[in-house]
Amino acid sequence: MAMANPLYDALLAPHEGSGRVFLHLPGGGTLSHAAFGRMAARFAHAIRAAGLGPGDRLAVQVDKSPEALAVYAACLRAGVVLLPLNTGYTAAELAYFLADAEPKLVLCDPAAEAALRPVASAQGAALMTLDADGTGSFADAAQGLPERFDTAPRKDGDLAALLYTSGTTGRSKGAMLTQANLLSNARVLVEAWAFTPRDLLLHALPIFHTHGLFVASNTALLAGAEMIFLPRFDVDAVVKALPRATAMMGVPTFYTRLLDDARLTPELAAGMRLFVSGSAPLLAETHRRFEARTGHIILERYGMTETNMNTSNPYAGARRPGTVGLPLPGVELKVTDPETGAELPRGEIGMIEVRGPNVFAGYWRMPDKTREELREDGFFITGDLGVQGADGYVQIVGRGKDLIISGGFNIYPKEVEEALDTLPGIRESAVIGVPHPDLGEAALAVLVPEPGAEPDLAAAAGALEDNLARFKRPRHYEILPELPRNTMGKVQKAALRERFAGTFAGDGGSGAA
Ligand code: MCA
Ligand code: AMP
Repeated sequence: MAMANPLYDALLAPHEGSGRVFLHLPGGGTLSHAAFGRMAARFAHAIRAAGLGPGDRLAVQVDKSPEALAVYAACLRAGVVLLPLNTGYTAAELAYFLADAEPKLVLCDPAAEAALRPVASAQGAALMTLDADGTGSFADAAQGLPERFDTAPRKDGDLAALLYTSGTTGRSKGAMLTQANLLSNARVLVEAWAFTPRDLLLHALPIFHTHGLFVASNTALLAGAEMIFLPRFDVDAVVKALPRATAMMGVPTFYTRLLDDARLTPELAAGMRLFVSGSAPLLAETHRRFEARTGHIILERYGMTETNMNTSNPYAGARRPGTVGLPLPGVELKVTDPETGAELPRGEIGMIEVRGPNVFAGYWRMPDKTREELREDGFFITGDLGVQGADGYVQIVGRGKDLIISGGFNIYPKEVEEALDTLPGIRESAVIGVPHPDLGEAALAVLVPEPGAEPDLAAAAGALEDNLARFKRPRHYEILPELPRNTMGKVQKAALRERFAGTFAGDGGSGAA
């Protein structure tokens, strides 16, 4: 059956007008599907009234709230391409995304309005606000608009969202995600993880990335499951919500923080049927400790912005610590020689490549970058190094790309190095990821001063504030007279990582920086 708007028809239409609870809110209140749908319809009208039609981009940098999720639903209905942005990004970082994506409308937090207004106007974009409590000029504009909306027809290949992901070199790239990319993955995950309308998903992830927005929210919507919708991961709130929930999705930091809390017991998690981890490697040790403490075996899966989810440990079957499981149905995975691209036999380490309906349509207005990473035959070169065992299980052994994953957020060393290199008294820098007990990895900067200069570390850290989101800023600085280089002149980051591996070893506890 041809569908008018694949994502709307599958995720939202089945719930239109239903009085069933969709979201459980922190204050104890709930939001029904019917109320959520009415809000999304009003928002869709407001987006239309702002002059956006199918294919136009809407950039959103707002705190997590039911309203923020309704903006996503409104974009699906209006055929507008959602561009969600990390709330940590500075105005300087936003300027690039707005110039590249050319959204007609930007939604931001009222507190950021003054800083962002000039950035938005420079790009000819309108700016409206949406606060964490659901108020703001966008909500005002939607006030009183009709609660029915004629959903825009969309095709499988039409864009639903544009999510930026940084490259090893150069600028961030907008990954173009189609209707079919998102829907196919949601279908596979509902099936693979056995989601049903009886589920209550504990949702504590941000909704500006694939994990919280698509993996969690789309799966819940497609299955007809309810969500406990928390504004962020807060151990107290999660401990309080766990006894009611049936499932949770998180980054490894969620699990290490829970393990650090004495309230995590088998009784607390007795009603849970599934804990999923992803976005960053889950230490086998965390996996085992969690099982020993709760009796639950965390299900680890592997994905990317460009591909949604690629592999998963089985729901029924062995969930192996230190592995990301098997390719999901419909996903082809191969391991290739990073130099030649030739497929390697099972058991050999190489570049992970994937192909399937989940794989994105390419990078926004970057045909050359797209050709470099997305082969003509449809295989996407992930930049992750891995190995597939004879039994099909995939292990990620490292990254071919120079990427730090801190608490599930990606940091591209080059971007931070470029900011550091412009500081007075600094000749060059190297930014590396080193083990961190809370965040998995944390960024550490090695600075090489100009001859005779004494870099002022506090000034260096302060100078980054305007340009880089907090999560990207190094958590520790080291000064060396020079960087270790190989005979080709390339900085030996592995040697630096080894040398400074113990830097954060003593930092315990939740959120310790
Ligand atoms: C917050 N800060 C961070 C991070 N988060 N610094 C480094 N890395 C981070 N991840 C900053 C805060 O701004 C704050 O700065 C200081 O660190 C301490 O904050 P804290 O209270 O400890 O942090 P938090 O607010 O509790 O956040 C930690 C968190 C959060 C819960 C781990 O980062 C989070 O929810 N991460 C999930 C990321 C995610 O969803 N990734 C999915 C990407 P200050 O002290 O200056 O105030 S999608 C993806 O990767 C693919 C597709 C996939 O496979 O899923
Ligand atoms: P992003 O660019 O935010 O989409 O991050 C995707 C990257 O996160 C992948 O290319 C992997 O390097 C990493 N990643 C996601 N899930 C896992 C996992 N379970 N284990 C190890 N790395 C992961």
